[in-house]
Amino acid sequence: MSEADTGEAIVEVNYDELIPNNVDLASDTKLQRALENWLPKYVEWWNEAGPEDTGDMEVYLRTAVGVDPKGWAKFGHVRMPEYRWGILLAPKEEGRVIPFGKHKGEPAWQEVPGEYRALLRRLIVVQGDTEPASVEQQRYLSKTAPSLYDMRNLFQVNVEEGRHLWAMVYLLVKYFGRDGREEAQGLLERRSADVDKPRILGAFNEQTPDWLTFFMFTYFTDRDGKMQLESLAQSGFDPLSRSCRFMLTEEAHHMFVGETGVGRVIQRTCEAMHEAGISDVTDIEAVRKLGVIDLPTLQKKVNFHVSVTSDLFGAELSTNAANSFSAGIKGRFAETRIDDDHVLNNDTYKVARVVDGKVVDMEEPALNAINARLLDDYHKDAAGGLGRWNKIISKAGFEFELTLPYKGFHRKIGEFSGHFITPDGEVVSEQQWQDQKDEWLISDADGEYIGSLMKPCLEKGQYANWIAAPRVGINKQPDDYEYVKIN
Ligand code: BYC
Ligand code: FE
Ligand code: FE
Repeated sequence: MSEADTGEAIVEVNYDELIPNNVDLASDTKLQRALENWLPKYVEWWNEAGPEDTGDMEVYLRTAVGVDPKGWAKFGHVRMPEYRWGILLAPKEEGRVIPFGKHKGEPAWQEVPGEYRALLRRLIVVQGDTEPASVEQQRYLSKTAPSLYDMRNLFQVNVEEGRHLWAMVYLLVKYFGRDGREEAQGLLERRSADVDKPRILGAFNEQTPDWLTFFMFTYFTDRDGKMQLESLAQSGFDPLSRSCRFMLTEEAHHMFVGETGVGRVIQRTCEAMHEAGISDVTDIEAVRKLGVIDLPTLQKKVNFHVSVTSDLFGAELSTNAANSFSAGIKGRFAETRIDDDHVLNNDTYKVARVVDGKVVDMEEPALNAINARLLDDYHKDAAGGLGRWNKIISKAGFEFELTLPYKGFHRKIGEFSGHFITPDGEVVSEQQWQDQKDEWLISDADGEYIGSLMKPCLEKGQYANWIAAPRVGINKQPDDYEYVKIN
């Protein structure tokens, strides 16, 4: 791309410096020193809380070498503690204006607007906190990898979540002075599921004990990442917008890992049922005898991950979200493509609420309903993969459909918390919920069964019995490619 296309030459990523970057770090010695000071602490965190016992493995990873969508990554075997985590911003759009809120149409901010400092810092810290949290959650998975291909994908996701942490730390350290540096330190000190210093948001303190959970997480929870990053990419604070825009290119791969991972599980289950002549997909006992994961159990996993992830959108009606929107700090999904005034002082949005034991849609001020709308957009976005999973099932000749649970199912945050709501959206009594919850969510026995399948399969080109091989290799590598050299 030439200078004329972007308004600014794309600064290639410089890998000679200690911290690869396209933000001309060398020109700001104080910032460079602060980040170089943070780097060893980050590596210490990676070694202590990142993928366990993997320091000697050589992993076929992609590393970002630019931000041009047409070719931004190179592939090669690297030891993860030596991975080059860099700071990359999408190119600056010359003349960009704030697209929404009460400052709509004003030039985008290149510095933090004083009146919104605290608000902005909080959002950056919450975003940053989720990145290392997910790496911590996935710490033990390499012990039970179903293949070298999958192990490599896990590590690819992990190093990129690490880079996302770098993206937020760069903003904190560059733009928020001393408290920014303290927050950067705090991001390395909290730990997923730690009783004293847990990660900030609920879903990031849940366990990721098995690979099915990992695939569901990368499909459903990384998709919250997508929706939140899309909203922050609209921000009037231009450095945040540019950071998030580049993070989104990486995010697509995380959701690919989840979608194809679950898809391969489904495919293998269908193949095994076919070979064994099983036509009743609900005959769980018979299916499990084949050492594959039955479809009703997959539905329960979907229910769980959708509900826990829906909580990440915050309360449906939120003054925090209204304030961030009006301030021009956090917009909506596809903000610039929405046909309204982008200020929303006079608009309403339909929000589902529980009234007298029933779910009803109520018109609420659109500003207060920003989170509700993003949650609705999330459910629409998540439906795509389910359609493709269902195609695998129907093509194999089985009658079964995976569905998204109702957005109010099993919620702990927001409008639906405190109510008992079925996956179909029916409000029931606590007793009914207790009686039926094992039909909707994984029981201990289901969890144990899934756990029993988690045996490592580390021969080149081989896959554990419960998952099909991928259709194509990473970067078009052959079937028996050694994605991870264990050493
Ligand atoms: N757990 O008005 P409310 C990703 C708190 S994922 C615990 O309801 P608000 C990734 C809330 O903090 C994307 N606490 O909600 C994925 C607030 O506390 P304070 C991460 C929660 O503020 C996979 C209070 O309840 N990025 O990138 O409108 C792998 C009332 O808040 C929860 C972001 O989330 C919860 N679930 O919205 C790796 C974007 N929900 O301040 C990475 C940045 C709410 O009163 N964050 N609370 O103490 C935000 O935009 C907002 O903070 C939220 C909450 C959307 C999370
Ligand atoms: Fe991320
Ligand atoms: Fe991600």
